[in-house]
Amino acid sequence: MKVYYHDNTAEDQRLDHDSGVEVPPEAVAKLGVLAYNFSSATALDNVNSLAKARGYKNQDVITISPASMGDVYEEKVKMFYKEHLHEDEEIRYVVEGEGFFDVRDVEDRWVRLKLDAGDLIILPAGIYHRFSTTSSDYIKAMRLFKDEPKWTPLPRPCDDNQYRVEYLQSITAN
Ligand code: KMT
Ligand code: NI
Repeated sequence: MKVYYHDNTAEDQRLDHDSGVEVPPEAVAKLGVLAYNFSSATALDNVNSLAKARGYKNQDVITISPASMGDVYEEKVKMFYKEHLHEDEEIRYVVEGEGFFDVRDVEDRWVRLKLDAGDLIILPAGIYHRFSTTSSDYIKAMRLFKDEPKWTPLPRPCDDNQYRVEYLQSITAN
C-alpha cells in the first residue's frame, strides 16, 4: 500500500495523481483508518479472523472491470468517485488488481491510499471518502459486512449526520 497526498489535478481519476508527498502510517492511523496486508498463504484465514473479531458475518466479492461490467463500467467508476460517507465501517480486501481509496484528512486534503492485492482497509463510519479503479481498470475485492449491507453512500455535504459528528469527535480526541 502506498499513501500520499493527491495532487488535486482534475485529469483522469484513474491516473496516480501522486503529489510526491507521502503520508506516514501514523498520520493515516490518526484519521481512524486501519490498513493491513495479508498476502501470505494464510491470507484468507487472516481476513476471516479479523472479520470475526469485528463482528462481521457476511462477505461478497465484487469485480470492477470493463470485462465484468460491460457498458455500465464507466458509469460505476464515476459513481464510486463521488465524495460520500457511510454510517458503518467500510472494509475492503483486495483479492486481485488494484484501486485507490481517497480519504479526507483533518485539513480536508485528499489522502490517496493505493491498494494492491493483499491489502485490506477499514474506513471508519463518518469519514468522507471516494474510490477509483486505476489505469489498469481491474480490481477484485472482498466486501465484508455485519448483517445487511449498510452501504448507502451519503453524499457530501452531510456534516450534521450523527456518524459524521461522532467521527470528528473521535479523531480530534486523539
Ligand atoms: C465503495 O464503497 O466505493 C466500493 O465499494 C467500491 C468498490 S470495492 C473496491
Ligand atoms: Ni464508500
